[in-house]
Formats: sequence, structure tokens, C-alpha cells
Amino acid sequence: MLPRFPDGFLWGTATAAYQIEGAVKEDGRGTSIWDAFCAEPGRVKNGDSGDVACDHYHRWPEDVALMAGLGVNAYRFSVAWPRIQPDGRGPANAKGLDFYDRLVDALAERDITPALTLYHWDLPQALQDAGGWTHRDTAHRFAEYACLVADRLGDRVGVWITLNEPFVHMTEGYGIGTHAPGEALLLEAFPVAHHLMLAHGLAVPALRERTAGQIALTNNYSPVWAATDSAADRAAATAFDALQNRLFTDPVLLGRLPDLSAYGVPDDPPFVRDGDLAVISAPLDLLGVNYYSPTRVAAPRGRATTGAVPAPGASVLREVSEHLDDAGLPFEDVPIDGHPVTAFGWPVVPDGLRELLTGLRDTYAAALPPILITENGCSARDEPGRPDRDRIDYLDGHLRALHAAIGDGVDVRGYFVWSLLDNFEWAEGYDQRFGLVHVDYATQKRTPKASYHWLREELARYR
Ligand code: IFM
Repeated sequence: MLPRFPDGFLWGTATAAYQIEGAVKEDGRGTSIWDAFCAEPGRVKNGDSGDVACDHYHRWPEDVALMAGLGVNAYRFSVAWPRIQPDGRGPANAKGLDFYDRLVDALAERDITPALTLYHWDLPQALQDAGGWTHRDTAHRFAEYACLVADRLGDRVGVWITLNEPFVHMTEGYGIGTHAPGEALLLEAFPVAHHLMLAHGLAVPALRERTAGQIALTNNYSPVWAATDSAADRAAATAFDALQNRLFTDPVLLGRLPDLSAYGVPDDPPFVRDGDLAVISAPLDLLGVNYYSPTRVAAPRGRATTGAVPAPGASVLREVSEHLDDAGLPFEDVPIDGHPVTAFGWPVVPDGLRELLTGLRDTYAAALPPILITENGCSARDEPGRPDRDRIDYLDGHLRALHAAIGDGVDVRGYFVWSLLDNFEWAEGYDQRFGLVHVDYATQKRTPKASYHWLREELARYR
């Protein structure tokens, strides 16, 4: 049995629109960058796409019933921007808003607090055609979209999360192109980070005017370990920490950029305009933390060059990237041995969650708002009928580490398991299963796994 968590703690599961909804052409939904990316041969494993996914768009009442049966008091989901603004601008598509309106009401009927993410990577393709997140105007479009959603749902949604994991979206979507929109800008992608943060900052006051709900930003964090104690490896760890952990947190909580000199980004990059950091650092109610595993890095040891050609158009980043190592990055990944791994190959290090949370507290001190663990979970080779013991162990270990962090004085208000359902795992297609509930994609039959029953028994103590 797990140790007891504080009264009022939010217990939830998390999902994202493109990963579960399907119905990509229904009720006026526009095309997203993920629809376009999946349609390109070779981009996604097995040629999979989110066209049908878990068919949640039609089966949501069953999914809400599964949550109620689990005994959670919160649910994190995302809104598909192209359902609300098919072309990313202009008036709201009423049918798109109606879908989330019904979902939010059904959650309220079950005493489940909605935690709504506005952007979990499914940009309207029309905005991408205009430059996507390399284009500053996209931040303003996002704020406009946030207003439309909050005008309709502001009275009933308890937690508003502006963006999910901007680090992943920037690096995989725009840096190396393994996610939509598939751009490989390498170090040219830093303006994307800034525009995402600007989008967040512009949305915060717009949301405040429309909701009494709490406002948050979700990043995925990873404690960074240097491979050795050498000065070079420690510098590599500092550089990676700046990229993954600080790039989307220092501007928001401290009103300044982290030191990005290892990437050739100057203190006052040209894409940051006067006043932007004040916008970006609007006070938050909660910081959303996604945690999966730590990272170990070493100084680059001269891997072959990527051969990537910088995009046309002079920029400071392109110039300075010539001064970096062959691969253009000031670190390289070193495997973490000695721990179990998930089906994805990610090391299972529960204490990394405690290390991360106490580290955030030490780094940001009074500037750190209360924390919500907005994602944590693992993929496993699940088969119906085989108890997912590995997932139970994963969740049990991480919840104990979380409890220890709270005991160490970190203010954590809730925990969301990724994920309620098996779903579309981006470039991995449907191969990786993260759900507490198994989904047979051929029949859409939902079958709660052993981990679902385990969590249900744990949560029963809070009722
Ligand atoms: O499935 C993803 C989710 O969309 C964002 N965070 C990590 C999960 C597992 O990879």
C-alpha cells in the first residue's frame, strides 16, 4: 500500500487530443500538422496515424465511465486547435467547442476536475504553411485561440495548461524533424522556443480574464547527470540542462533566458524583442511537470557530422553553430545502465523524480509555484490477460519518490498517470502502449489492465 498523500491532492490520468480522438475530418475539424506528417511515407512507424486512434471522439462517454470507475478526481486532456479554428484563425467552429463542452460537463457530473491543455502539438496546418512556430505571429494566433476556448469553458475548467512539453515540440518538431512538422533546423530552431513561450505568456492574461481556474505551463523535465566528473562532461551536463530544463522555465519563472552560450545563442538574441520577457513571466498558479527518466550526457566525442545544411537567411545561430562540434551540439547522450528499462528503452529511475523536484525547489526557490505532476508512466509490452506488473512497479516506485519529495517540503498538488488509454505514440505509431486501459485497435474494445485495478484500490482509500 502506498503512503498517504495530502488531502485535496488531485489524482488523474492524462491524454492528448491527437493521440486518442480520431475523427479527424468530422464536425469541421481542420488539418493539423500531425495529419500532414503522418501522411508522408516513412515518417511514422508502420504508416500509422491518428485518423481513428482510440475513437475517443465517439466513445468519450465510455472513457469518462472508465475514469469514474478508477476513482480519479481529475482528468488532463487537450483541445485540438484545428477543431476550434480549422485554419488557425478567425471565429470558433461551434461544433468543435461543443465536443469539449459535453466532455467537461460529463466530467463535472462525476466530480472529476478538468485539466485542459490548450496545445499538445497539433498546430493547424494553415499556420504551419505560414511559418508555424518559426513565425512570431503564431504566438498571437495562439492567444486568440485560447480566448475562444476560455470564453466557452472558462467557467468549468479547473486547471488550464497552455502548452505541453515545448522542449519536445521544438527539438523533435523543428530541430531534428522526427515529429511534425518535420523541420530539421538544428540550432536554427531556437526562435521556435521563444515563440512558444511568447504564446504562453500572451495567453496567460487572456485566460485570467476569462476563468477563475488555475493556470499552468507543462514541461518535461529530466535530472541531468554528467557521465564523469571531468570539467568537460560537467559543462556538457550544464549545457543540456539549459536546453531541456531551463529554456522553458527560466524565462517563465525568472524573466530571463538561461545561459545558452554553448549553443551560440547570445544573451540578447535577435528574436527576443523588448518587453517579451515581461509578457512571458506573467505569474503562474502551477508548474506542470512531466517526468519519465533522467539523462546522462558527456562532452561530444566527435561523432560524424549530421551534414545538415542550415536554412537560408543569416542568423546568429547559424553563424555560431560553426564553432560547435561536428554534430553541432555541446553534449552527447550516454546510456544509463543498471536500471530496468521500459519497452521504449527508457531507464526506470523513480528516485529521479524526487531529485528533479527537490532540484526545481532549490533552483527556483520562492519563484517556484506549486507543482502538478502532469505526466508520469511507462510503455510496456502489454498483452490482454498478462498482468502489467512492470507498470504497477513503475507507478508504485514513482509515487513513493513523489511522496518523499513532498516530505522534503516540495509543494506538489497532484499526479496524472500517462495515460488513461493505450494510444497513438507519435512517431512510434501504436507500438508503444502506455495505458492503464488496453485498447484493441481493431475493435476499439477497452480492457482495464492490472495497473488500473491496482490504482483503483489505492485511490479507494481517498473516497
Ligand atoms: O505520449 C507522450 C505525450 O504525448 C507527451 N509526453 C510523453 C508521452 C510518452 O512519450
